[in-house]
Amino acid sequence: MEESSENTKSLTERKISRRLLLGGAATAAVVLVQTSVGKMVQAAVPQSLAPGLLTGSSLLKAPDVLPSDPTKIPGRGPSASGMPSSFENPERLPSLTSSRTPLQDLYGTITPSALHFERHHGGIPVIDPQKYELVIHGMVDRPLIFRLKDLKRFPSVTRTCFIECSGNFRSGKQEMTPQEICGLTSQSEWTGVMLSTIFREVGVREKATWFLAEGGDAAVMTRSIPVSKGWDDAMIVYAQNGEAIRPEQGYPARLLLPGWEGNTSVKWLRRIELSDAPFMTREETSKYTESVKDGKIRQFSFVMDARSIITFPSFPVQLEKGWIEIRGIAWTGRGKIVKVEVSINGGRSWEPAELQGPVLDKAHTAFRYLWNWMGAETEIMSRAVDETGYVQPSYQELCAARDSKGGYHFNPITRWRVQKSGKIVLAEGA
Ligand SMILES: Nc1nc2c(c(=O)[nH]1)N[C@H]1C(S)=C(S)[C@@H](COP(=O)(O)O)O[C@H]1N2
Ligand SMILES: [Mo]
Repeated sequence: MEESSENTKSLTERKISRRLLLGGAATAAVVLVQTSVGKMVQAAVPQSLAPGLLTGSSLLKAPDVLPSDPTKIPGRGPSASGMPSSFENPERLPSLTSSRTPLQDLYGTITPSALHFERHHGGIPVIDPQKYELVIHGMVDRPLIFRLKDLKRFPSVTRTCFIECSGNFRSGKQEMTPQEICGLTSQSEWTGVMLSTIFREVGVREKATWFLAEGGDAAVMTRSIPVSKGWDDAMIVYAQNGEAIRPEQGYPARLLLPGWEGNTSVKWLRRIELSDAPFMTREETSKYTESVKDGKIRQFSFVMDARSIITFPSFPVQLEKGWIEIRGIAWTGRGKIVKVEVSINGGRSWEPAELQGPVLDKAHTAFRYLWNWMGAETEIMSRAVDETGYVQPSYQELCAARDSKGGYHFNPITRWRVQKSGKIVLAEGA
């Protein structure tokens, strides 16, 4: 900091010193300053006035100072923890109880941890990882308490899969982004311990058919889960995309039930109780049930049905004529996506899209389709097919099957209307 007085000198008035080039990244911000005669010149400013150039954890989200020639001034130095370019600004647009992944702003299939959707029933608890405990009891031979470090000692597993809230559907207006329509789905690479490993450790009894998972948040959220899912592919995860799981996602550890409705992946997991019957908690009686035909209600509909959405082009993109790479994601809780079909003529004909491999189990799968848009008004849409043969339904088909226009597990085809002007909006009744 001893150089701060020097920093106020105009860089254009002197040569950049060797000292500044070698060690000087911490010294100054360079900005364009208007002189009294209206000429723009470069000037260095004290670091304290240039938050974009601060280093370390105090780095603030501030626009980078744009030099006229980045090769003529030293850039800022390394920092303790990085952040996206200040020219990029994807946001989760939080409400009081949830936030949504900006699907239209992302590439590939991994959701940056900072943009993973959030759904909290009682806010994000602050849990001391040193004091964290997971109790497992009920129909087991050895009731046990696991600390975080105990969980980390077991053989670890890493897998990539999505988490999707079963309430992931919105429609009703033309100007909606993919984020607004279905931004309650995100994908991470998760690391933790298989629940089956822990089941063996506590000796889950053969008669146990259900278990209760309980969260340590203010909602003390609870769900009943069939034990078979625990033996199959359930995990207790403590890491996400290579770092400790984020507080929003359940720090220090959460249950992860690949392919199942997000609500069952209990965050801030603090208790598991083995039983021979479901517990009929609030989340599986008054919530997370959906109506089907003939006035019946479906309960314990765990698996997420196949779905897809075109994320480019979509609202608010302004389309230009010529070759367009239609892009999107498809996913299913039943295994792998085997096919995504795209229609560029309002559903009259369908063509297979190209899938980006490797196609993972219960995972977002990227698809693309080349389209030469000549400027005519049309509708574009995608439909996903999974390895069980399930085909993503249209909105009309789904409404008829459910006898309702929404609700949980609502996964219709999203139709985008492309107007002559190149404006793209959500189509009527989609
Ligand atoms: N303890 C606890 N677990 C929870 C919730 C909660 O509010 N408390 N929300 C559930 C719901 S409804 C969903 S969709 C997912 C969301 O996970 P995410 O916030 O990591 O995206 O967490 C589930 N697990
Ligand atoms: Mo949810």
